[in-house]
Amino acid sequence: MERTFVMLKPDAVKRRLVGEIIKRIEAKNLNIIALKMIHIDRKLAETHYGEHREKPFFKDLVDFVTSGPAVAMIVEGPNAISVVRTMMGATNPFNAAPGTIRGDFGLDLTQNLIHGSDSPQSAQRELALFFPEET
Ligand SMILES: Nc1nc2c(ncn2[C@@H]2O[C@H](COP(=O)(O)OP(=O)(O)O)[C@@H](O)[C@H]2O)c(=O)[nH]1
Ligand SMILES: [Mg+2]
Repeated sequence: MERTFVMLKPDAVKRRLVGEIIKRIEAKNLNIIALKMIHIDRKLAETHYGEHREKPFFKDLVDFVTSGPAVAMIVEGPNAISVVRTMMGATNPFNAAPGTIRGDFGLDLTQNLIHGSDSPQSAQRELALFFPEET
């Protein structure tokens, strides 16, 4: 069993795709261990995306993820980290395969609907950041 951090970004909430995305996570037979709607502040966004601090898109990314409510989740299952990454599809929705969340619903590189941890180290760090009470 493995746990990963999943965030449905503000575009998913605005576009009323939360139910559709949760439906896919449940249909895959992953367990949702915890779930909350949060309005991420700049400090949390900048910490979460710290690895991208020097990238040209960093400010746009922080502006976007703090622009409205998001949904944060702990998702658990066998190989949950890579299973969720596969379900998300490629970072750039232009390249994301049909059948993936970004491939089916995304058309913008910044506003690409969903975040999922990319490694056990990232999962541990991100879960502690968003769910300190659970870790
Ligand atoms: N505008 C812009 N946004 C980007 C770019 N690369 C990544 N992003 C955004 O930054 C987030 C984090 O990037 P990354 O960790 O590389 O991708 P992810 O792990 O697939 O979400 C992505 O999900 C996008 O929202 C880029 O080249 N341009
Ligand atoms: Mg990433």
